[in-house]
Amino acid sequence: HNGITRPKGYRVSWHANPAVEPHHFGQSHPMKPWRLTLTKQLVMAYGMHYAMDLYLTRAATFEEMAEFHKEDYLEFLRQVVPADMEAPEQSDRIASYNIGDDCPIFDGLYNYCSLYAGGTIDAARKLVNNQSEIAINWSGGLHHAKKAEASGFCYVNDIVLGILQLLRHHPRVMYIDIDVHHGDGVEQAFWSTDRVLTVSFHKYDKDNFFPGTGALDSTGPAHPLNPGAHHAINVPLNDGIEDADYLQLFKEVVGSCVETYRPGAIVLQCGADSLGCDRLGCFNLNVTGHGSCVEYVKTFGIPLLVVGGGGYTPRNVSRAWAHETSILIDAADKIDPNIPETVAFRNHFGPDYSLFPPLSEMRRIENKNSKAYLASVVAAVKEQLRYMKG
Ligand code: TV7
Ligand code: CA
Ligand code: ZN
Repeated sequence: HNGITRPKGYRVSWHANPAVEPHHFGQSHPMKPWRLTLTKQLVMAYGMHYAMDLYLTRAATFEEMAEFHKEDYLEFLRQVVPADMEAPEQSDRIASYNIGDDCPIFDGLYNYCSLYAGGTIDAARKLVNNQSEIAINWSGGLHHAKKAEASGFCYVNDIVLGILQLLRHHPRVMYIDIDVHHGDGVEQAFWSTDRVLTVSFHKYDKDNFFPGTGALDSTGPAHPLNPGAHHAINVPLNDGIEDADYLQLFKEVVGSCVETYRPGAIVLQCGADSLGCDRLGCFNLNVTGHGSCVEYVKTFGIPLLVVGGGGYTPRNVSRAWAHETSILIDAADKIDPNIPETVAFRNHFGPDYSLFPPLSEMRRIENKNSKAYLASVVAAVKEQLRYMKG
């Protein structure tokens, strides 16, 4: 292996279960759990696994998932099978839980959900027990799931479950979401508490981009009796944002939030659909730009739970998450940008075989975010933080 050695003075734990990877959402569905296989192959080819504690995660129990989800919804997920999609007597329930093209019923659905949720819960517990300073679950990050409803490829909200674990020990937890979609499920779950500050960066177009929520002025119900008022921060963006602007915006927003809110733990959702060339996304971020956000969050030295999320061009998802793993173990400078000859599925990374292909050159989307617009967003967030100080 290439010389990545321990210890670093802080522990990084990796939480995964290969049984998540073979699940199929269906033929043309953009969500491909197989991207986790590709990520793991890169991480191992670079020897990064030598620098982390590796945990085979267990499935979350029904009771653990019921800390957020309604039991009748979990019971439905546990017993439903693909053939029920054609059963007329099931059609009302299926519709009420928002099962459909985005969130289909596939073989092993409950197993899939409980495994990725178990990973995030285990990761959170390692942080809480001081057995890890940075805990990673790339199979988690499914931020759209609601209490009794699937949404946007998400069925069980592992992030909410992880934050609930962290709240047992930390008075305040901050959630940061760099997926191109709005982190609506997490925001809504903690809508009426001041113990969680949610911050989502996303493409916002009310009528034409999923899920249509996350406007700048959507900051939590502004009622005098709601402690959660002002504790949702939304950074709505337009198409085509580039590395330098995104990173500057990210640092200004996240830096001010950490300074004001002083969280005891941070959860970072690293959805990779904010990369350029993503099948569903519309930003122009490179692997390095996306990774710089992770690097910045790491500088606070606050216990950190890192999860995956979206990402629909698997070769780039795996590049980003492998690079971000190297950042989290402090080994980014030891990584050869040329993808090792030994990596499995190496053909997926051609013709460049680079960890850092210039994504924004390949399919650049016109940048519709003016400097003035970005400055106005930063100003609005800083104004919102003044309310929070009380
Ligand atoms: C976290 N966009 C999840 C992001 C969830 C996005 C959507 C699709 C899509 C679904 C498919 C499919 C697709 C090419 C893309 C309004 C609709 C339009 C379903 C076809 N191809 C995350 C969810 C978003 C399903 N949904 O944040 C099967 O795109 O826009 C919508 C809703 C109604 C339903 N139809 C799409 O990244 C993990 N879905 C092909 C086959
Ligand atoms: Ca987001
Ligand atoms: Zn997304």
